[in-house]
Amino acid sequence: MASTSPARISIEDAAGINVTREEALDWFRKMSLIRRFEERAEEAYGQGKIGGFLHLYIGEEAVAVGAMAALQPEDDVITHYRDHGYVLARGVEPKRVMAELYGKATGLSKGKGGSMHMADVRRHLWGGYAIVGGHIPLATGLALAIQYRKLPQIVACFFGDGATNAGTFYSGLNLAAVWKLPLIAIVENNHYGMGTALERVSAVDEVYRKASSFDIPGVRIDGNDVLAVRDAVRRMADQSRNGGGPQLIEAMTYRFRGHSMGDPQRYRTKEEVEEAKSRDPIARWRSTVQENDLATEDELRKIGDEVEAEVEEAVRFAENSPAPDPGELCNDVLVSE
Ligand SMILES: Cc1ncc(C[n+]2csc(CCOP(=O)(O)OP(=O)(O)O)c2C)c(N)n1
Repeated sequence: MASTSPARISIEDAAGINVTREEALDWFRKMSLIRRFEERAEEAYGQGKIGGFLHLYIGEEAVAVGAMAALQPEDDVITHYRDHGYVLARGVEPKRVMAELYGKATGLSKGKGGSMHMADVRRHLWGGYAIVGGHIPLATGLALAIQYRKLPQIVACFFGDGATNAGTFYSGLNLAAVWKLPLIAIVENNHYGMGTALERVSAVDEVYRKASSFDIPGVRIDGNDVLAVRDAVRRMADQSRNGGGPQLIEAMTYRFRGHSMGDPQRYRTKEEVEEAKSRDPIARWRSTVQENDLATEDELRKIGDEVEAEVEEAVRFAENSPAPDPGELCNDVLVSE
C-alpha cells in the first residue's frame, strides 16, 4: 500500500541565476506583453467594445511565462477561464487574442469563444474552461492518452486555489496518481476564489500539502519569481516525463485586479493590494535582469516600447476585423479527429 511520505512535499527556495540573456529578455518581453495587453483589454471592456466576462491575469504573469519556458512545444496545456496569459506566453499572436475578446471572425476561436475559451490545438493549447475545476479530469484524460500512445510529452494543467476544493481536483488527481500519468498540476494561489479568502473555505490552506492525499510530490514556490517557476516546472515536468507520475506545484501569487470586471473588491483592503504590488513580478524581474547585467535600462525600455506598439496593433486589428458570419454559428461544434 502506498504511504504518505512528508519528504515528498516541500517549500522551494530560488536556486540562483541560471538563465541566458536571451531567455531573460524573452521573459521580460512576454510578461510585459501580457500586462499591457490586459490593461488595454480592460480599457476596451470599459468602452463597451468587449462583451461577456473578462478575468484579468494582471499580477500573475510570472507563472504563465515561467511555466511555458519550461515546457516543450508538444506538451499539452489546459487551463481555466483566466487564460489570456498562457495563450500569449505560448506565442499566439496578440492580435488574434484581442480579436477573440472583441468577438471577431479573425479571433483565435473565430470570435465564438471569447475571453474564457482560448484554444489553439496546433500549439497543444486545449483551452480555457469556465467551470471551476472542470478541466482537471480532462487533463487526466489527455495524460492517459499520452501514456496509452507512449508519447514523450506531458500535460500541464493550470487552475486556481479555489479549484482545489472541488471534487474534480480529487477525482482527477487520484486517477492520475493511480495510473502514474504524465501530468503536472500548477495551482496559482492568488489567495481568493472570487471574493472568498482561501482559508475560509479550505481545511488545508497550504495547497501543496494536498499532494499528500494522492501520495505524489508537491512543492510550494514563489509564483512571482519567473525563474523559480521555470526551474520548478522544468524539474517536476522532467520527473513526470520519466515515469514519476503526477506532480503538484503551488505557485504563490496575487491578482492585482478583481475577480472579473465590475468586482467591487469589498473582501480586501486597498492596503493589502498595494502591499502585494510591491512584489510585482515584472518590476522584480526587471531589477534582477539589471542587477545581473543581463540588459541595460535602455534595452528594457526599448522592449517596453515594442510591446506597446504590438498591443496597439492588436487593438487596431480587432477593431477593424469583421464580426463572424451568422452562418458560421453551427460550424466547429464537432471535430472530425
Ligand atoms: C463549478 C463552479 N462553481 C462556481 C463557479 C463560479 N466561479 C467562477 S470563478 C470562481 C472562483 C474560482 O477561484 P480560483 O479557483 O481560486 O481561481 P481564480 O479565479 O482565483 O484564478 C467561482 C466560484 C464556477 N464557474 N464553476
